[in-house]
Amino acid sequence: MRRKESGEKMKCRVAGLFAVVLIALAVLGFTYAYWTETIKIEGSVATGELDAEFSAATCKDNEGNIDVGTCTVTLIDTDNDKDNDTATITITNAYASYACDVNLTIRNCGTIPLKVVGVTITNNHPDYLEVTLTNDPAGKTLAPSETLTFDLHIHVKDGAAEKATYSFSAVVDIAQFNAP
Ligand SMILES: [Ca+2]
Ligand SMILES: [Ca+2]
Ligand SMILES: [Ca+2]
Repeated sequence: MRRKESGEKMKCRVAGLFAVVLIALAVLGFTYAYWTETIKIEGSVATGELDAEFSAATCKDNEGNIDVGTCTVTLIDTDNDKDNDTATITITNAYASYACDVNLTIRNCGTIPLKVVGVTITNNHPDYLEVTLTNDPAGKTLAPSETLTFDLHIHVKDGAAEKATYSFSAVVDIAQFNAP
């Protein structure tokens, strides 16, 4: 009987311990054992290209029956990106009052619309040479692949000397379509 009693006491104690351990686990469970999950956002932005070229150029002089002076225009890809960024105009055998018109075509070869800010002419010999713009493209916009044309009128003034070389240059400033 005594043995049996002590055995019962042991059972009670063990059961008590289990209860304490269970309560402790339950408390721990409430404090940190929850599940978590994360979902993500990833972004990527690919930009386009602003680019322009001279896609065509022609020269025309009007000398009547006698064709004396010559005007040629060649297009060059100076930076090897497969578009012509420079137009070189060469006039030979010109004379006082010689005039020619160079028709230039600008093409948007980029992927975003462009705006022609303006054409700036630098005339190194304004006393002997006159270089003016016809159909000034300033302010015009071009969608990708669109073109526009304008003319440079070149006139040799009466005071020009024989066997002389006169030079000029011009730059076309281009910006993205939404530039102020
Ligand atoms: Ca280019
Ligand atoms: Ca000619
Ligand atoms: Ca080029």
